[in-house]
Amino acid sequence: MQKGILNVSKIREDFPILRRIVNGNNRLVYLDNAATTQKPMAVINAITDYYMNYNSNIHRAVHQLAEEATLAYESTREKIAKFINARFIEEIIFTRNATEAINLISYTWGSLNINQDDIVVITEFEHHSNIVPWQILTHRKGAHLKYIGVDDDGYLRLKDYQKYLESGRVKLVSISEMSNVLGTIVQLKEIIKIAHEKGIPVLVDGAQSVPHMPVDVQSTDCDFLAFSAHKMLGPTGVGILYVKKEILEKMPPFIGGGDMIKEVHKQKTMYNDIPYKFEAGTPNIADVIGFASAIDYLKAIGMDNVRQHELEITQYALNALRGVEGLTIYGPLDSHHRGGVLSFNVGDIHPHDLATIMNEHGVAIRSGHHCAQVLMERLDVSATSRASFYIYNTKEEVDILINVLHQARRIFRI
Ligand code: 7TS
Repeated sequence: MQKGILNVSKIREDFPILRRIVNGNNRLVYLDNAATTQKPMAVINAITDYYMNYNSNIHRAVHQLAEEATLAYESTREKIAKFINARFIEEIIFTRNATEAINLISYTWGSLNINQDDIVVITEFEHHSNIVPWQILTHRKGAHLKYIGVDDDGYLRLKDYQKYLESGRVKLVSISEMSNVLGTIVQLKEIIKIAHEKGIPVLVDGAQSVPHMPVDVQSTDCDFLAFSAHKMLGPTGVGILYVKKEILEKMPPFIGGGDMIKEVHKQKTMYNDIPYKFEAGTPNIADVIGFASAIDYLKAIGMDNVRQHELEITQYALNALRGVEGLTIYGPLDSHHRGGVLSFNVGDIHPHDLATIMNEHGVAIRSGHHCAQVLMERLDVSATSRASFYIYNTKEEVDILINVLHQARRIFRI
């Protein structure tokens, strides 16, 4: 294995699934990390340990198991706050996934602050989870949803943004820091600064950025940040929502029920303090606890090193893909402006056919619209193939991807 910034062979030993043989005699080449990442033994063990040794509900009973579970659950919150450099632990809310985190904001903050004729600004490359909640809200309120366009190189047309802001009616900007199709990394600080000059808050969809690069909410000064544990070595079923304390304190509750209250009377309820006010019902205790081990794992590697490793792999893959005749790559060609997500099409091979051939060789890529149909319309395609990388991927795996691509071209005579 070629030497890089990370000790990838050692990292791979921590992921038993990477030893799997699939489809006959092929070693698994897992290149679908933008959908979900694999889990290291540390995460699997932490979840097992909870169920074997201290399974209990949290925040209620005084017995020892409940105390241990509450402590482990709350210490994950603390780790997350540090990981994204939040000023206060109570700025971190647990949800089921990034999607629910964005919906929470649209239903609570959005209901209170978006009114008729107001504008919510998003971009043409958003995932459906950062489009549909705003459609629901703006339709309900008689407000408008405007899209910052994407240019032919995969960058945002910031002139659109300036134009919307000049209208004086924009009340929220909600934007993905990294596109899950194009890989484009946006100039977040600049975008947030311009919005804040006009007093407009910004929600960042960090589902693809937080797992892959250093993210610092104080440095970007974003008002809301949403991401999912399962895309960063953690379990499924855990989403994270960061909200600036002064905004969170004014937000009405989302889901009502146990744990989010202080007192309930026949006709009225006093809500719990933040963040518990936003966490009704028994949460996903085991998986939140498991997520702490994922954060420890990533911190030990260092997020700068994660980013550097993916830069190297992405640059290597970009160079190799550009050598494949008939291939179209979507998104920026400069790896410094993109993450480790590569979407492409080869001649008129349907992406599902290509993904099927890849699968026959043990290569897991994704094909389809990637929950970004607005972007597919903009690109004038119905689907793309997509390879996406993480800390355990190697240049050798990119070589296998390219080899199978050539075989597919021969099968389809391209
Ligand atoms: N935002 C972006 C930018 C995403 O890429 C995704 C998931 C989400 C939000 C939603 O995350 P969830 O955990 O709530 O589902 N993206 C993908 C993908 O690219 N392929 O499968 C899921």
